[in-house]
Amino acid sequence: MPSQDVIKSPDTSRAERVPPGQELTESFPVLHYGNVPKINPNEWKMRLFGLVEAERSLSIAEILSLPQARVFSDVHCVTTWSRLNNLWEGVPTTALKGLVKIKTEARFAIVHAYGGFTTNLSLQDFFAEDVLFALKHDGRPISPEHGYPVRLVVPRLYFWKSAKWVTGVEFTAEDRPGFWESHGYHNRGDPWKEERYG
Ligand SMILES: Nc1nc2c(c(=O)[nH]1)N[C@H]1C(S)=C(S)[C@@H](COP(=O)(O)O)O[C@H]1N2
Ligand SMILES: [Mo]
Repeated sequence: MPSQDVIKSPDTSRAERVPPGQELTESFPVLHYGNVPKINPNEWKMRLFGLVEAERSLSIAEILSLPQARVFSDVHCVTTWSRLNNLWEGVPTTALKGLVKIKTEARFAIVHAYGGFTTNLSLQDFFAEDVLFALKHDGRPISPEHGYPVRLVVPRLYFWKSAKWVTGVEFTAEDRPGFWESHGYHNRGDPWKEERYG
């Protein structure tokens, strides 16, 4: 069990941990559109842009110099598998607030990933206390197929919101459906309400 310095995603305190229509798996399936990109961590950057006072690009070294956190969470994939008890390590999204000044008109975060993948989140969902840019999963660096070097983890929404191979975050005033959201998935994706398809 995680110790006290771990952020416990609130859903892990529910009496019933498995949302409706989901089945437990012990494995960790790999799902995404396209190929697993080969990313050189020394060339990797995360660009913060859109409605910010001054755009910024963070290197891996800069990400590692930020305060790291651990998040204990469950994973719920819309294809009906759930994987409980995941321990993620990385940088909470709230750390970005100290790095760029987000303009007051901003309401949404569009998370960008390699190959043009995007996913959209309200700022409320994006800055929830259990959302992080994960560099490690269950004590090991995120593997290439699970999003190396950095993936987003949004514990309280279906796993398609957890973009792998993140390249940037764009802050916008208007919502803009991402890749899966424009291919039939729900705009928000709350597993407890079975917000599977749009
Ligand atoms: N860059 C990128 N991230 C992505 C996807 C994708 O196609 N591209 N698919 C999403 C979907 S649909 C799921 S279910 C999860 C799967 O993550 P996993 O392969 O680590 O289980 O990644 C999400 N993140
Ligand atoms: Mo998915």
